[in-house]
Amino acid sequence: MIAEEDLWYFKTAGFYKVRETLPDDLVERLNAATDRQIADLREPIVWEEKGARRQENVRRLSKIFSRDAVYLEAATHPIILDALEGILGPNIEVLTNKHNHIMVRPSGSYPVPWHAGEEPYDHTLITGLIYFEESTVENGCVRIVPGSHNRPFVNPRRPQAQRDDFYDSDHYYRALPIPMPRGGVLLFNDCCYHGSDTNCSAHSRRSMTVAYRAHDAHDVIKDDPEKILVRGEKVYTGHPHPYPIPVRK
Ligand SMILES: O=C(O)CCC(=O)C(=O)O
Repeated sequence: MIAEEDLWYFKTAGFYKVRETLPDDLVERLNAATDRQIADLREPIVWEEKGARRQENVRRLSKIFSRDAVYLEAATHPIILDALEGILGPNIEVLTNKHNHIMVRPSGSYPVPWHAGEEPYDHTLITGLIYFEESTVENGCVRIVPGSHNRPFVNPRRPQAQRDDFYDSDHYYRALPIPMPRGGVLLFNDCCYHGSDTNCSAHSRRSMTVAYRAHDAHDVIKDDPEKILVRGEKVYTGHPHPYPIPVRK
């Protein structure tokens, strides 16, 4: 479970580095599965450059939960769900229609432009970045603007176009780079502004991006096909009708 001070940090800064890392054998299986997906050029893929179906041009593999069971195994590992339970409560879902992808980020991969995933009034999603390879400043680690999930003003969620200058942004000056170890897990409030620089190393920088949320206390319809319950139960904890009257003893 996440410690109280870590929860305070997460709520204030908007992100949290899970202390433990995923076991080595799991990370090896994640990489082996990803090697196969890249070798087969299995779609859906986002390419670095349009029009060149080559392995070294694979930027992102989409819809990963339907590609190999190892990806959901990693996304639901107890070190992640234990930390999330402290943030989201006991009933946790993974979304299949948000994120659900691997950033392959080959050598030379262009930046991920500055963006916030959700509007600041919609604090429901926690993004999990799960690292198959070490992420460093050189290979374009993610950068997050601490506290930006709590901005009191409205500004565009996606201020940059895909190939804008990464450094020509207020977000660049406000953000912190967050290097991560192989097998590491970074959780952040998806309302935070974030982006990542060019991969200037000779190798890829693989990580998997997962969207988590609490099962909504007021969700009456329980069979949403885009949500996978990964811990707890789909209970209705709103106001039931008719309201059960407590029995007087
Ligand atoms: O891993 C990164 O560099 C950026 C992650 C991200 O924004 C995403 O996967 O949507």
